[in-house]
This record gives sequence, C-alpha cells and structure tokens, in this order.
Amino acid sequence: MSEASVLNASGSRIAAEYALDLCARVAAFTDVPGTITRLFLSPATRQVHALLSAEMRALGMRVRVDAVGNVRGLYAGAEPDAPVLLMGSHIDTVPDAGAYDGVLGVAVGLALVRSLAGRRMCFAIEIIAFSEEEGIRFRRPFLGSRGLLGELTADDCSLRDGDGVRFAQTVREFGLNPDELSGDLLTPKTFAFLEVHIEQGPVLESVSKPLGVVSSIVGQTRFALTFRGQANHAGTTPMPMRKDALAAAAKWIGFVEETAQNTPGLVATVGNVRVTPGAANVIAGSAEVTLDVRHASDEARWAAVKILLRGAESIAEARGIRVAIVETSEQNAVEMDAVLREGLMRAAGNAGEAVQGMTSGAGHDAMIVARQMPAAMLFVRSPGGISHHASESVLAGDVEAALKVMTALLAELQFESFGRGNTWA
Ligand code: HGY
Ligand code: MN
Ligand code: MN
Repeated sequence: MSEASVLNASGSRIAAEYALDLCARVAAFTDVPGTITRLFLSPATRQVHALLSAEMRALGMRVRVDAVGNVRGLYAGAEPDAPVLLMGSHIDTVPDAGAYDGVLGVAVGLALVRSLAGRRMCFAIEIIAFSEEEGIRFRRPFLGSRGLLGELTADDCSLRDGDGVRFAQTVREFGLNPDELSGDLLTPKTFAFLEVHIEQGPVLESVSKPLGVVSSIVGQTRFALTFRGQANHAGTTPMPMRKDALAAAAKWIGFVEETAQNTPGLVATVGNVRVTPGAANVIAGSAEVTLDVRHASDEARWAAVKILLRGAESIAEARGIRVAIVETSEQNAVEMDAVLREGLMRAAGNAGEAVQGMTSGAGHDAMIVARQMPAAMLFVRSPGGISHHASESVLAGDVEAALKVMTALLAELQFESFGRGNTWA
C-alpha cells in the first residue's frame, strides 16, 4: 500500500473535512453554555465520550474508556499481535477555549484511520483522547497521560477540585474504578506516540509555513501563592495601618512581569487571582494567585522561580503580611524522539509540504508519554497565533497538509521501518 493509494489529493481534502467537522461536533459539548469549557470527567466530557466512541466503532475500532477516563480506540493491524502506534491528544479544555487545542489531534488520528478504509497495516493504531491535560479542575496538568503510564500517586488521587471533590471520587462517580488508577494502562506492544496539535503561537505564521516539527517542549513549573493580610474597613483604616493582601499581590504581579520581560527566553504568568472577602469596601484579607513559569532551559527556569518566590516573600515581609507558597506542578523540558522527528521531516518532503523545526512553549501530553516511548509532535499553524481563546482557529489547507504528512509517515513506518527490522516495535 503506497501512501498515494491511501490519501491522494481529494482523499486528504475529504479527510481534512472529516477532521474539522469532528472538531466542530466536539466543540458543541460544553459545561458552560456560550463558551467551550470542558473539564475533567464533566457532563460535557461524557457527551464527547459518547460521540468519539460512536465514531471509533463506526471505523471498526475496539473502544474502551480506561481508569483515568482516557477514551481509547484500537484499529487492528494485519496480525493479531501487531505492535501498536499510539496517536491522539487531550479533549479537556481551559475555560472559554477554542475548538482545536487537543481535539484536533484526536480528530486527525480518526481521519487517518478512516482514510485506511479497512486496509490493515503491519501495526495497529490506537487513538487516545486524554481526559485531563490542562490542569484546570484539580490545578495539576497531565493527569490523563500520567495515568496512562501508571504514574498517578496517592497525592494525585487525593487532590480536591474547587468544590472539594477528590480526584478519586470524581473517577468513581463517572463510573470508573479508581483502584485501577495505579496500574500501567498502556496497550501492550505500544512502540511510539505521535501527537498532532495546533501550534498555539505565532511562529509558523511568521515563517509562512503550515506545519512544524517539534524538537523539544519547554519545561514548566506552576505554583499557588496565598498572600494573607488583614481584612478591614476601607473607609476607616488609614493607609499606613493596612495589611492589604491584594495590594501586596498586585505589587508582586508587577514584579513577575518585569522579571520575565528582562529575562531572555522566560515567560511567567499570573493567570488567576482569588480575593477574599472580595467586597469593594473591604481591604482584602487574602489574595490567592497562580504562577506559571516556563523556559527552554530547566536551569534558567529554576533560577527564575527562585527570584520570583523570593520577591513574593520580601514584598510580604515589607508589608507585615504572610505568603504561603505551594508548588502545584513541575515538568522538565523534554526532547522529542530524533528518529521520529527525522521521519516526520522525510514524510513532509515526500508529501511536498513545508515544515519548520521549532520548540514548543506549550506543554503537551507528548512530553509525558516520552518518558516511556519514542514520542514526536507535528504542529499545525495557528492563524493570528492565538490559542486558549474562543477565536483559536486552523486553516483547512493546513489540516490537509498535516494529514498528507502523517499518511506519508505511516507509509514509511509500514515499508521502511518494519520492512527493515524497525527500532520501534
Ligand atoms: O498550558 C499549556 O501549555 C497547555 O496548553 N496545556
Ligand atoms: Mn491547552
Ligand atoms: Mn493542548
């Protein structure tokens, strides 16, 4: 089977239309009407499970939902015990998200299986829809892919969401078995992971290329800081007598921005502030803020974290208030697999598509799965460079290009790697 027989020009256009249509259908399921917001094992997620399971069954795939809520569709290979190529991404979102972050990777995977039209390869293909990558509901990212690898800890399982519901209880209430969370959930003989994902940034648009091959994914550390002062009357408390938690947090947020602006390659974000009691005429007693720090170099990130946290402590001290700091997640930078990356580059050449080598400033499930197998990512251009926003978009032609490249890579896997004795199975 040559890649031409699988996806010729019209085939890739049909496959792209299928993938984009599936993204649109998934986007209709949300926990917050008027936005695209889908959190871990939420009611909207259950609706997406039903949609994806039906699609996978229609494609002749064996479907299951694993203990951490990942939807898994297995498209058998030519032999019953064929090695397994894993493809996919996440289906949870940030609040008020776009329609493509994560979901596009699942949709492209299903479009590729659909384009095989029943033809079997010398490997099976498993499409996975990870249940939790963003880290919104439990403030800890990658719970779906870490669960796949059997890496979830008792601490993970006892995490509480904003309503005080524990992670393990959420899993049970969804109808899954939290006792299975500790096991490795990988399908036996899975030899590599490929994730197609929107770039979520401006690089591909700036170089006018539709696709990117990811060399490495930057590391990230997230924190929750709580500035604790003294709530008091806004009218009767003289300025010198105040212990204003929000004013201290605001001072520190300015310090975070200034530090990142003056440190090459560093990004640092305070994305959420929760103030109590939160009344116009009451001095804030406490201000809870989040911090997200990223850099391509782990050493540079750690150095920046030290400076930022020390800054919080000195601002608090100078104002006679306290600050509590909790690290909520830590993930080092990860290199993508060189053999798979070269395969993607060759596939792009065979498919006649331009690709750009680049790092990823966004975190992805591939950086977790890479701990146990070769993993690689293909980026699709983000028009306007915008993501984690309702106006996130993709161009149909770029999705078509991604499908052509992935088809060419599958063909190479089929003929080059397995034919010659591969290093992946
Ligand atoms: O936050 C990230 O980097 C990713 O979008 N989860
Ligand atoms: Mn995201
Ligand atoms: Mn994502």
